[in-house]
Amino acid sequence: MTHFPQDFLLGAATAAHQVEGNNTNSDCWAMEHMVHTSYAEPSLDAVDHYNRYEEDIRLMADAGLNAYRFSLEWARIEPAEGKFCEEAIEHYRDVILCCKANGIEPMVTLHHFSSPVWLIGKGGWEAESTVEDFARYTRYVIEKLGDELHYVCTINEANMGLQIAAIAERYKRQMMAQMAQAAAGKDDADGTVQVGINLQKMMADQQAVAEENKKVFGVEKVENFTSMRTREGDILVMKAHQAAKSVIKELAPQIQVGLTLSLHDMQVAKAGGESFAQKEWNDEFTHYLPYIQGDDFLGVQNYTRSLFGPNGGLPYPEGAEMTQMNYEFYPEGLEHVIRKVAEDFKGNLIVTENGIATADDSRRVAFIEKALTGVQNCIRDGLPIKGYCHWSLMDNFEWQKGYSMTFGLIAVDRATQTRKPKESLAYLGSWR
Ligand code: GCO
Repeated sequence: MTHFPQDFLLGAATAAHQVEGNNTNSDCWAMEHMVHTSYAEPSLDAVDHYNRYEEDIRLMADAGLNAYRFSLEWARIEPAEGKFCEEAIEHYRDVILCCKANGIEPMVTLHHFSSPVWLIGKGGWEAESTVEDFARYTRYVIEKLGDELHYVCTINEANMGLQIAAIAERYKRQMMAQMAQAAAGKDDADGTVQVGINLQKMMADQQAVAEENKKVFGVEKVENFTSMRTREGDILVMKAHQAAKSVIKELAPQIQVGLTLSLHDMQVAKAGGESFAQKEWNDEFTHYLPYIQGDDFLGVQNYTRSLFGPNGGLPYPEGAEMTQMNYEFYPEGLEHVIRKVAEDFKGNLIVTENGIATADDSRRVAFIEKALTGVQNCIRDGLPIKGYCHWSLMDNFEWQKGYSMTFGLIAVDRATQTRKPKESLAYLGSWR
């Protein structure tokens, strides 16, 4: 193993809603508590990072890490439209100062999936007004905390909504094909097809969901950050990024600004898959270039690879090692993605997320070893990679999947909120 250069940012990442607990003014919290929820369980106290951040930051420092990527919670800072909460912003100042006291560079994300409930009531991430709202929130944050910061990610996984729309579209096509088959054969006439889908119930649910949305958010259709994004909404996210960036540059020009993208290692596994791989890469990355070229850095987030053949996506190879998230253990993907991104993006690169959900920490160690070797190969070839933040500092709330996915370098017993560093934490730190 070669050590990273002294100024390389080696750390871990979290997101406010996933770790802090009691994020009661956010859309995620509201959705977790709905009758028609798609969340496996509510986040509740999460891992109480809001109160225990000092211990968590100290554990990072003890392991030898020098960077912490975390997000500020918009719903705490601006719980009602235009009303800012001094206590919340002072809390984040304390977190930033705690990082510094421990020799850790704070890398702040302004938006990591969760939004204030009031924003959703205005149309959320499909409404033009969100650009201005996000810029106003950014202005408040940077006026208060800008002097303390060197790195800001405006928006986490700005491409997530489009990815979700693509998955939903594929799913819909599969369902339609199955339903057509059933209808051609032995389906009965009441809308219940043999694949176990009750269409009438789905329709009835849709109506009930719309009614509940109206009650909770004031709108029938919720457009949160991880809803299926339209092409217009996708560009709106870019405009929000650009608006926030210009506010940051106006108030605190020393801050390095970028956004982060979720990037798969697209591979052509069988001849004929080239155009599919190309199209996916364009959707995930290339078409954003006009909006992000000129940013100080791009946050690269990679977890696995995607395979393509002549008819589109291919399953993982027979016998592939799978993670808890049901995608392939494939740490080599990070190096591939960095190399591809660097062909087109001209700023610095920071790996803002990379990791696996597994109950076997020795597999996490193996993953880190391969992933960091890939990063070092890229550095050796002169690519401008300035940091790596592992996802995640601790086991946490994996959104709709709840607490069952364990991505952490630190285990948390949520009954007592006791932290137990895993071997992988020390292992990651040993690369500095
Ligand atoms: C994302 C988010 C994280 C996830 C992580 C593991 O990529 O979806 O940035 O919040 O928890 O990726 O799935």
